[in-house]
Amino acid sequence: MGHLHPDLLQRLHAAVGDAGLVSDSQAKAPYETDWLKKWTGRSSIVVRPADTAQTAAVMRICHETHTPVVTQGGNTGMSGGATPDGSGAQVVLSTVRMNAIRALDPLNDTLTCEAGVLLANIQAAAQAADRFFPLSLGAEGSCTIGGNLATNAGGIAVLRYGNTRELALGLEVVLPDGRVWDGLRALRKDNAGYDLRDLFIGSEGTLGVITAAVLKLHPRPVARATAWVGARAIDALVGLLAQLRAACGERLVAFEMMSAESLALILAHVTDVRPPLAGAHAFHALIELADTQGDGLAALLEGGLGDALEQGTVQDVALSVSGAQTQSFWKIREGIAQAQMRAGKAVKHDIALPISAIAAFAHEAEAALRAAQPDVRIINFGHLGDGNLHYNVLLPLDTTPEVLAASTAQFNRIVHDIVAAANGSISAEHGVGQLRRDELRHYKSEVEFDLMMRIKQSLDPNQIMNPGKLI
Ligand code: FAD
Ligand code: 2HG
Ligand code: ZN
Repeated sequence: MGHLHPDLLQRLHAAVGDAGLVSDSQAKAPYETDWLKKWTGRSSIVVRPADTAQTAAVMRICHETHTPVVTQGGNTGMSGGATPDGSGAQVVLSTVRMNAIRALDPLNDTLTCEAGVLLANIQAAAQAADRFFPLSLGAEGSCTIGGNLATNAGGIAVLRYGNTRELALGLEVVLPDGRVWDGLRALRKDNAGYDLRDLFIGSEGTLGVITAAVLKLHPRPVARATAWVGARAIDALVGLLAQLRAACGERLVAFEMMSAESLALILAHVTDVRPPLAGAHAFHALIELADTQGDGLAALLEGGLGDALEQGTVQDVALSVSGAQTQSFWKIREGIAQAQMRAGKAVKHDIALPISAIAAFAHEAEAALRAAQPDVRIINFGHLGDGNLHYNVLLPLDTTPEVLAASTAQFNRIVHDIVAAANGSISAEHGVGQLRRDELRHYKSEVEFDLMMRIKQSLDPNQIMNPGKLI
């Protein structure tokens, strides 16, 4: 074990009791490896505070003893942000016991809950009150709202509702020294000084522990229309997106894209999925409209896609005719993370671009990657509707760590240079974590990096919050 303060474990025990500590190595193991099984570390202990007061007590102790803390929610993150390092000196602070929904205010359209509540439970609570919480992603059954806020998670409905940041009104945060910042305000206008809330959103556990949040609810959509389309090129899908936005406005909720190679991977590695279209297409899109009124959605989508078929923008369309068919389309889309895990080792790129730059990016990146490694397997898919591509490169399962590291460095430079030249971002929705920390340093301007360092230094002078991640 690393250098632990002699009183640490005893003081933590006094703060959270037996129920709040996990010290047995077997019981700690799930907290020490990430969902992708890509990072493994060793914690000194796992602390599971029951509430904000216990979290504050834990942070006071860690502040006084200079003990590093890794905050963890559902542990579904894809950038290694919630995994401790190998020193055995870091405490994992798990939020799983802070899982109460504190209030739902139907007149204000807000829900207040603790950080460890599962995203799916928030969606269900909103629905039970005839409201809608729009954040939706493949891990929604196991990720927490605290993790969503800490990574500013995106998902499949950003096009219509924005990222997690746009869905949060207030936060409660335990600071690195154990003080509590109560910013749990349920306001849609609040300009009383600097926006501290937005500083903590997306800070990946490097500035404080988010313990609770006020979330924005929306009217519940009662109708939806879903289609799967096939196209010859990604350029066509970009054009289709613009056409559908113009025709459907706010009713266009999801526009997800995948290449033929991505679809083939899913069909090969996920059970109970069938190809949605009969023929072969270079690119596919899953498109969904939703509305709070029942009438005319299917006709609107059919009309828009009919025009696109006539103009030759798309080659084939399957309009969903049942809830079961809609589910089967989404099962294909949500199977991609699992399929990549089963098929190989993915070098992941989570990039954002202006939508108008996506087609050129895809052509240039593919040509550059193939020039570097002719047989490269590009798994290009993602949230085209908001400009976020998961432009992954898949290596065989038996790739050695050395080859993986060398290829990752090579692919990162190729892909991220093109992204940077287009004024895009190398980190769209999964967070920087440990995966992209050095890449962030490489691409941030001196000024931007300096500002980030000053913020980090002033909030976390002892450098105990998630060291080695993000910055
Ligand atoms: P964790 O993995 O536990 O932590 C993630 C980061 O947040 C870490 O840096 C951690 O230190 C920090 N953190 C966690 N809780 C807190 C807190 N209370 N206070 C401060 N810091 C905290 N992400 C998307 O954005 N869009 C997707 O479409 C998407 N799809 C996914 C599909 C699958 C199948 C999987 C496995 C993951 C997917 N993800 C996606 C990634 C992941 O689910 C999200 O990043 C999610 O927001 C992480 O939540 P979590 O509770 O699991 O956080
Ligand atoms: C998705 O959009 C997730 O399916 C996972 O963000 C992306 O596996 C990935 O790279
Ligand atoms: Zn995604």
